[in-house]
Amino acid sequence: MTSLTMDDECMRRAVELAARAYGETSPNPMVGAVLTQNGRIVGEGFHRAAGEPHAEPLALAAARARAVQGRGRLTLYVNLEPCCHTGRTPPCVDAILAAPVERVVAAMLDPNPHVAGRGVARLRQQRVRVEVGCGERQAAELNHVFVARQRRGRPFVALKVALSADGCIAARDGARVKITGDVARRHAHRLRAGYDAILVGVETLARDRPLLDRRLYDGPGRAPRRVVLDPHLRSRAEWLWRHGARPLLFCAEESQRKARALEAEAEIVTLPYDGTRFDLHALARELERLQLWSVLVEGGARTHAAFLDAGVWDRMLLYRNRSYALQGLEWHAADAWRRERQNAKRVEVTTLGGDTLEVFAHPESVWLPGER
Ligand code: AOF
Ligand code: ZN
Repeated sequence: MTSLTMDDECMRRAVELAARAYGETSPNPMVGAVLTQNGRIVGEGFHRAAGEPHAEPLALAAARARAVQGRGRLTLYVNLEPCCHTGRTPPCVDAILAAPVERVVAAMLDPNPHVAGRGVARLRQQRVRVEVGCGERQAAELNHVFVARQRRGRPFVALKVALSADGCIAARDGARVKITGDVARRHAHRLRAGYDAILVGVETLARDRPLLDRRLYDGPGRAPRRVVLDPHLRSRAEWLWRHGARPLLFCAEESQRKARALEAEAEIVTLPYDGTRFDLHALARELERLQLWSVLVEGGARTHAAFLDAGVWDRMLLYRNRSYALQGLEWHAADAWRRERQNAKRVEVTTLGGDTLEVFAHPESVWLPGER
């Protein structure tokens, strides 16, 4: 096995380990580490949750538990630059230097401003060989939520919509229709498990009464908190979900007097509202305060358009059925999307049964491979 192939394989393994904690590390990234000695894997680890140990010390501890001696050329593979700061846990760089590891292969730098290249610099100062960039694309994709959040300094916002082949989202009378097939629906449920919150506008709540859960996916991750944008507090208690975390409703200041009727069912928070739209930057700050670091916006069209017009979005996910012409209500956010799409970067096209998923990223949210 050439050393290049070994590096690629070990990095792939690190990414695979990292992804085991899908949906569970927020606000932290998913990180996996693989330790090798003379070309053999001697330790592995991954970060399980914020507050828990980081991947690198776990891989080192796994090797120690197997009585691996530090002298024989240790290489550490990790899908994110090792940290050099003290957060909830001590710096990984110190554990790496203590081992001592001779060579570190990191897929990408850590966009967290407390690290941002300093972890790599400290290792190099201590004469550790460090290479950055192996598996970078996969690593950046795995942690795209973390990357965007660090970049834009606010919770991650993804917009999701399901469209028929002729660009409609509902029947002509507004009634909900099944547009995408089972494969796409299961995919969307796994997607939800990766988010801290799911958000809809009150019109969608009133009309569709969506469950907004992840019942079709039983892997790791969370049951996201359900959030409703409801300026005039029109929601009725019986529309709100009884199981799972308490729903969160955002309303305008003027509507707060109606809050009492719903207080048993929901947490109610006010937001600046100009008579037409909420201030979505203020919304992002509130979500951050409530430790909801990522939100999936599932509609309706007016809600999508508001996020697009404000530029408060990081990813757009378009699920589109390839054959079903619904001849119903068009997606009113299409114009806003056409404008934003001009600078967006298409990062994925996937076939899901009879549907296609296209994913676009906001230009300010993406990690550019090769960034140093
Ligand atoms: C690593 N390895 O496994 C992870 C890293 O509060 P803390 O101590 O958990 O630090 C969180 C920050 O550390 C997080 O924002 C990110 O920059 C980095 N995550 N770094 O070396 C890991 N999870
Ligand atoms: Zn660390």
